[in-house]
Amino acid sequence: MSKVDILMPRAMLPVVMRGLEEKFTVHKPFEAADPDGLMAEVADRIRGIAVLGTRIDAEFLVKFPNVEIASNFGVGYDNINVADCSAKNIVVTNTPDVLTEEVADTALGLLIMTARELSAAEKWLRDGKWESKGPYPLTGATLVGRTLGIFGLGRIGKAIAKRAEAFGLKVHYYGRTRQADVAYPYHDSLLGLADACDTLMVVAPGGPETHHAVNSEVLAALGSNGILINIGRGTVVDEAALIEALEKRVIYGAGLDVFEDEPHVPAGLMALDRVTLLPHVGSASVQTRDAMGQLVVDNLTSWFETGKAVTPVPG
Ligand code: NAP
Ligand code: 8YV
Repeated sequence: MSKVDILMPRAMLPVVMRGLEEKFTVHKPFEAADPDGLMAEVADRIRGIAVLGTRIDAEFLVKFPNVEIASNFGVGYDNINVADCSAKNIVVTNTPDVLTEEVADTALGLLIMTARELSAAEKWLRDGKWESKGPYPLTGATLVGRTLGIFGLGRIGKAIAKRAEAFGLKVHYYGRTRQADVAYPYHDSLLGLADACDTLMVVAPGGPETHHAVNSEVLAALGSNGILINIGRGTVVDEAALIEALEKRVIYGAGLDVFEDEPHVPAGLMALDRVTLLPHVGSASVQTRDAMGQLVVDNLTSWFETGKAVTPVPG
């Protein structure tokens, strides 16, 4: 029997390449001399797509009339228009759970780095300033006594909350719905959450519903001792408003793993002190990325072997 044809628009990890090539015929336009020509040639045969960051919407899908499943590398799937997929009966899958603990660890690391300026302090040492100038200046912020507001108390948000509690922080949260399995104070608006906290952890998904939810009003509510951490999606924060709030000391500092227009990071952010900038490394260990890659393979395999995906997103 001939193998099912899968499209891989962008190069993915070896675990995905190998796993898919064992079972499927995988088409890789990024290796072809004429990528558009290859895609046009195989378009009618493609039944599944292994997705890494590619925008999947009606405009993309019109070229591939027989697609049944889009298997996304990443728990966040704001690159995929799920309504467009559902309209064509295409199942969308993501990679939840396998990255939760890794991303929560990164989030706490980023918070501590930001409050205690650990990145700048290490640079001070490496630049020889400890010897030439003396100790690194005392940090104006501390983690001790902070109240952490979590925007998006889902899988990762809850793992962050557990860690924050262990560090002695008070935890509050905001999301569209109150979570039945936690006792943290719930706020029914983001502004209400920011008002009640001095530290805001964004771990909500991207997309039109959350676009620029963290705006100048929310930042002002966080206050002059406020620290913003974004481990969710860059689009959730109005980056221009954030730069202005940092420049004018409306808030104290920020730690960002995600940005509005990755991999571009605005010069205005780069120029600021009290800001920690990471290149979207929340889940970026070999172990966790391999587990995510395996789930991309498992979703496609399960769909074509059993007619059921392992981790479909709500349609
Ligand atoms: P999850 O379990 O689905 O949690 C998402 C949370 O956000 C839920 O609590 C949800 O609660 C809330 N939410 C969703 N839409 C919302 C809206 N429109 N307004 C307010 N709250 C909303 O997902 P997860 O596994 O924790 O992942 C969360 C996000 O983290 C991903 O979508 C991704 O963007 C990001 N992420 C980043 C990295 C990184 O490397 N930096 C790695 C992994 C994930 P309600 O439904 O009650 O609103
Ligand atoms: C990935 C992420 O790095 O899972 C997510 O939503 O943001 C990260 O784990 C990313 O999706 C892959 O590029």
